Amino acid sequence: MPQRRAPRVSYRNGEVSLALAQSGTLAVFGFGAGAQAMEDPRCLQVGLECFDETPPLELWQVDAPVSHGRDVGVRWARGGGWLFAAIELDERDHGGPRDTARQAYEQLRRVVGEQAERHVLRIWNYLGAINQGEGDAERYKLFCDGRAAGMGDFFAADGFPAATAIGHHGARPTLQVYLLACDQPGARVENPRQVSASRYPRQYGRTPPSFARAMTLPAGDVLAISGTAAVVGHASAHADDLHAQLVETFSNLDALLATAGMAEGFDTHSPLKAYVRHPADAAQVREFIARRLPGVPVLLLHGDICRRELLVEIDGWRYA
Ligand code: 3EB
Repeated sequence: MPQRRAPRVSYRNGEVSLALAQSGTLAVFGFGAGAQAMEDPRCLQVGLECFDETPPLELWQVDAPVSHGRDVGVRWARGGGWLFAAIELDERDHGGPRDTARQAYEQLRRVVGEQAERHVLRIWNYLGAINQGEGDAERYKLFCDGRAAGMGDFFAADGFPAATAIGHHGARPTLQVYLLACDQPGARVENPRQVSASRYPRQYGRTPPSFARAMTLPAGDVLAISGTAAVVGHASAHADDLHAQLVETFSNLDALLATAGMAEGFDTHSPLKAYVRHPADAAQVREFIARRLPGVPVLLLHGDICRRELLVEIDGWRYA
């Protein structure tokens, strides 16, 4: 099989309709309640508010013709060996975070499992009030239970994809899940500074989180980086200390790049996202990243990290 050329991911200002009209557009994301709604299945409104005055669009583009459609609740687009798929469920129709996550993953698995592009490499999950509830009943932990149930043994052969799970502040209790899959498997990367999430001890919930720390795309030269926070071993470090958490998060990102065999640092083709719990922290996060990674495109979003003591999380891409 030919080596796949990785989708290009970028942030752009402009009209959704123009982005959709460009050839090779696999997906277009808008951010926040003001994002433009479109019928096109490649267009997704992410329910996280952006701290930019004019939120950009995120574009995924491939070097091939793209076809798209819907299969019950799943929207999809495919081209050049790549597949985008997304689902949004309202918890009020599915009975809480556990059953909603189970349903979302069952439906995605049903649709993606039938495609040539069935190797799921990267998944994003956005759910409301992620830290509400105590102990095993915290909504993130219920989400983890339902995600694992809905995944079933679909990932048994390949292992878990890279992922992000973040809390939104939207008015409706929606769960949004979207993914990138390919017709070839990727290579999982774990972080030597961190316990693999699937081996987290019992204190973090009944079901350990089902994700890998990063995924090298079958294109070989691109790393998809999971949500990365100030977790060392399995413990959260520097509770409630924003600056120390940022330093630790970058140590984790550096370790991931090294483990993936990539050169240090990021570049202007490596778009990142920073999820910030408290809007008042956004300026400090922006300044820290700008100083550390000048010229790297970063989107700052208002989102809650799945552990209450964590204030910031970063995910994104590294193009070699
Ligand atoms: C952590 O390191 C922080 O449940 O899919 C990061 C990335 C985190 C993905 C997920 C959770 C997830 O455990 C939390």
